[in-house]
Amino acid sequence: MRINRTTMRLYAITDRRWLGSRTLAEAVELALRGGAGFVQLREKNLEEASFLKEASEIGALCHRFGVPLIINDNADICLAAGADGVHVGQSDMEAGLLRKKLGPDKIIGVSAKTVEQALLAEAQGADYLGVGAVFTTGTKEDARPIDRETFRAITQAVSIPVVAIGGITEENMNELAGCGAAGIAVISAVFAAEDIEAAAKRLKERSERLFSC
Ligand code: TZP
Ligand code: MG
Repeated sequence: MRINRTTMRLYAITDRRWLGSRTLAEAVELALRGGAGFVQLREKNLEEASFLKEASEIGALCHRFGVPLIINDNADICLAAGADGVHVGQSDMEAGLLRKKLGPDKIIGVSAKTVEQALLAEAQGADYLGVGAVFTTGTKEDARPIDRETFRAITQAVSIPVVAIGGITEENMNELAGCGAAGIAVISAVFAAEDIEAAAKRLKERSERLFSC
């Protein structure tokens, strides 16, 4: 499965803190119905066997919608579950080693905060970048905001798609106009919503309008 900028308009990242009475699969299915074109399974505290079972289940669900499933920071789970790729941060395995481990066909995403990190990740084989936090977020405690000029410099420096992440809502996303992003990656704007499908649909429509050029 290859990626292009249009599949990255709305990238939904899971967080089981918001599930309430729903299962993760139910929440992800609603996000997919709303138009999420990319999904990341982000599990911080799940033991290996449950993570693998979940990744296989969520992967099958995403594939029914023709959407790639990316695993946060776990190449072994990606390979074992037949997921489509792995997303790593700056303190995780570097993209070059990850590419060797995953082979040429899996998708590699890297979090970057500077032009140097972005160029290095691209050179090492990353397929896309997640750049932020573009707004203040309560979802990731150690997420520091980056300014709009740095964001724009990164999108101008690399040729792979860049998704904006961090604190993005329906209300503030228009501030990202003209910054060169391919789309938005969100956790709470989708998964904390009462109506996940409707929230995803609105975010996707706004993102398509905002980033279509
Ligand atoms: N990386 C940078 S900010 C962030 C991650 C995973 C959290 C995004 O969550 P939200 O709820 O969309 O602000
Ligand atoms: Mg990580």
